[in-house]
Amino acid sequence: LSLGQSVRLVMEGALTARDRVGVQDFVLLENYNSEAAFIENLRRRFRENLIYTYIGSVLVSMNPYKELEIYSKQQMDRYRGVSFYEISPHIYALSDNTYRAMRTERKDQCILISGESGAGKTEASKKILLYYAVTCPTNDRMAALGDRLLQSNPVLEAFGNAKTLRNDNSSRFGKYMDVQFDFRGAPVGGHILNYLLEKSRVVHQNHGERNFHIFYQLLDGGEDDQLNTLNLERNPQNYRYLVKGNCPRVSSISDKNNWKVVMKALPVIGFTEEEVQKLLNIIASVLHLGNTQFGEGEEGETYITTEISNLARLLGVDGSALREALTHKKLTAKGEEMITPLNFEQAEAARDALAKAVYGRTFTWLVEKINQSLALKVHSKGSSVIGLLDIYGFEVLQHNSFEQFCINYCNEKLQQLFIELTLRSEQEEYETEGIAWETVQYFDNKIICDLIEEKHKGIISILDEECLRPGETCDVSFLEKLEDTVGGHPHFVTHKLANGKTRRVMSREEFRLLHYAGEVNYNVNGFLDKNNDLLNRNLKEVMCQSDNQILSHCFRREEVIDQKRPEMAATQFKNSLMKLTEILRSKEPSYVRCIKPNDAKQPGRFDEVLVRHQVKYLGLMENLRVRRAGFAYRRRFEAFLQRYKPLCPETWPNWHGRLADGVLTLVKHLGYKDEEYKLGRSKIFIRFPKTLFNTEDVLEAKKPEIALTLQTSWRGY
Ligand code: AOV
Ligand code: MG
Repeated sequence: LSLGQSVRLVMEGALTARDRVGVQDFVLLENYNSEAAFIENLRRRFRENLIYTYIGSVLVSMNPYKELEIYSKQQMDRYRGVSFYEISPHIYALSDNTYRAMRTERKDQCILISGESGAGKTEASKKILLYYAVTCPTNDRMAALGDRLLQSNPVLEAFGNAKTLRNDNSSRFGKYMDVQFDFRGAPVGGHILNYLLEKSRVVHQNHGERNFHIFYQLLDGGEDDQLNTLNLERNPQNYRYLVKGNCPRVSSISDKNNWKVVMKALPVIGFTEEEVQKLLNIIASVLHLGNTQFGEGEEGETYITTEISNLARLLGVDGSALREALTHKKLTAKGEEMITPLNFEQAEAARDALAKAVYGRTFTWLVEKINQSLALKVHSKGSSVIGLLDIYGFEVLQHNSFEQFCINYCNEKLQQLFIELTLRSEQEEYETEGIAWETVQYFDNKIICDLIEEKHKGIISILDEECLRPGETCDVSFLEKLEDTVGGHPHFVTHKLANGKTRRVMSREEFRLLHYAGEVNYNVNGFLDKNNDLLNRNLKEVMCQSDNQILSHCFRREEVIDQKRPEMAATQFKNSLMKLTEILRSKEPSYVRCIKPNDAKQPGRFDEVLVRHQVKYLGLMENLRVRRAGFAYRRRFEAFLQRYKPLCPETWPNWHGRLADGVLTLVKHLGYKDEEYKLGRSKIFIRFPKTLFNTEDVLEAKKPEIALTLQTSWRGY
C-alpha cells in the first residue's frame, strides 16, 4: 500500500469509528454552532457508555444510571500523570490534571460541579475524592486522613440527603470541601463549609418524597435494645414527620445497610460512644416531637394531649418546662416579662420550629465535629488546596417555595461565576499567547443575580424589610411590595399585566422568575416565616439547659440573653454565597457539568428534550463557542512536537532547535495553510478540527512503518 492509500483506508475506518462514538472533545465537532450536532454527539457517546466528553478543559458528564466498570484501581492508575488529551475523557483525568496543576504551579485549585437535581454531582464529587484518597502519596502521620475524608460522606449524606421526586439521594444542603495537601502532595487535612440545609423537610415532605435518610436508617437498622431505649417502633408509618410523603421505602436504597455504614463511619471520624448515643437521642427526639399533639380547651387555651416524658428525657430537658414552653410564649414589653398562651396553630408551629431548630443545629454541629477530625494537625509549609463544590442542583417543582428560591439563586450565582471565569481564562490565554481575541456573544445572567441580591432593591432585601416592618405584614403584602419595587423587571412576572389586567395562568400568591435555567413560579406562602426562622424565646431557654451536650452546645445561653436579631435566613445565605464566590475566585477552577439523561432515573434512556434543555441552560453551546473563538484546538509546542515529530524527517527522531521553529517546520511539512493555524508563545492554535484529524490519520497510517510506540492512540474520539 502506498502512504496515500493507507491514509485513505485509515480515514475511512476512523470516520466510521468517529461516526459511532462521536468526538471526545466538542471543540472537534465540524459544526460547532449546531446544537443538533452537539446533542447527537452526546447521544452517540451515551449509547456507547462513554459518559464523559470535554469542551476543552471542561468535563461534561452524563448520568448513566447504572454501574459502569470504569472506576477501578487499574483505571485510576491509567490516568495518573497522563496528559488530558492522550486518553479518553474521564473524571479521573480531570482529578489528576487538577492535582498536577496544584503541584506544579503551586496554586490552589477548585473543582466546580454543576447540573440539575439528579444529574450526578454528588457521585462525581465522591469519585474525585476517592481518586485522591487512593492515588496520592500518604503522609505517615496522617495515614488515616484519606479514610476520614471518605467516611465523612456517608454521615453527611445520612443527615443531609433525602429521597425527592428527582433524585433518590438528593443533597438537601450545599457543600464545599477543601482538601489540603502537604508539599509532597499527600492529603493532610480537610475542611467543610455547609450551606443552608432544607430544614422544612424535617416537618413536611411532598408526596413521594421522604424526610432525611437518617430517620429511616435508625428505624430499619437500629438494634432492638437501641430502639427500646429510644422508645421507638420500627414502622416509620407511626411517625407523623415520616408519613407526609407516603413513601417509607425506596427500592434503590437499603436503609439497613446504610445505617451500618454510618455507625461504622462515626467512630472513624472521631465520635465517642457517648456522642453517638447523644446523637441518637436527638434523632429520636425529633420523631417524638412530631408525634406531640395538642388539644384546645374551652377558653381557647392549648394543652398537650400526648405523653411528653420520653421526649423531655431524650432532649435532656425538664418535662414541665418543655410543656409550658410548647404552649406559651414569653414576651418582654417595656422591661416586663409577659407570658401569653399560644393558640392551637401557634402551638403546632412552635413544635415544628423546635424540631427544625434541633435538627438543623445538630447538622451544623455534625459538620463542625467532622471538621475537627479533618483539621490540619500540624501546619505544613508549602501546602496547597483543592476545593470541591457540590451543591443542590437547580430545581423546578410543582410547588416552589422559599427553599427552591434559595437553591435556584445559588445555581444562578455559580453560573455567573462560571461565565466570568471561563471568559476570563480564555481571554487571558489569548493575551499571554499574543493572539488577538475574538469577541463572543453570550448571555450574562448578572441581571437575574442583581434582581435577587441587590442591596435595598433586590428580592432578598425586600423580603427582609417585610419581615422587619412593624404592623400587619404577611406573605401577600411581601408580594405586593415586590410588584411595586421590581414589577417592571424583565425577569420578574406576576399575575398582574402591565395593562392592569391579570394573567390568568398565575395565582395571586405567585411570582415568576425567569432564571437562566428556565422559568420558575414561586409561591410566597411561608416566605416570611421561613426567612424569619424564629424560635420562641422560652423554647430556647429550655433547650440551653439541656443535659445533652450536643444540644447545650447548639443552643447557647448568650442567644437568649442577646436581644439583637440575628440575620434573616435569606440574607445569611446570600452572605455565605458571597464568601464562597470569593473563595472560588481565589483558586484556579476546573468544571464538571453534569447532565441527566431522563427523568425516570433509568439507564439507557436519552430524552432529547430534557438533554437539550440542560445543554441550553448550562450554557454549553456558549461555552463551546468561547472555547472555539477562532480556534478549535490548542496544544503546547512540546506536546505537539512530541506527538507528531515522526511525520517529518527534520523533526524525527529529535528536534534540537527552538520548539516554535520545530513546530513550524513540522506543520509546513504537513502542508498546513496559513489560515489553518497560528503559533502563540508556547502553544499552537489550530483553527479547524479537520486539520488535526488529517494529521492524526497520517500518524496512524505511519505507525507500522516507524514502529511507533505511542502511549495511547488518540484519534479525536
Ligand atoms: P446530584 O447530586 O446531581 O443531585 P447524584 O450525584 O446524587 O445527583 O446522582 C443521582 C443518582 O444517579 C445516583 O444516586 C446514582 O444512582 C446515579 N448516578 C450518578 N452518577 C453516576 C455514575 N457516574 N455512575 C453510576 N450512577 C450514577 V441533587 O443532590 O438532587 O442536585 O440536590
Ligand atoms: Mg447531590
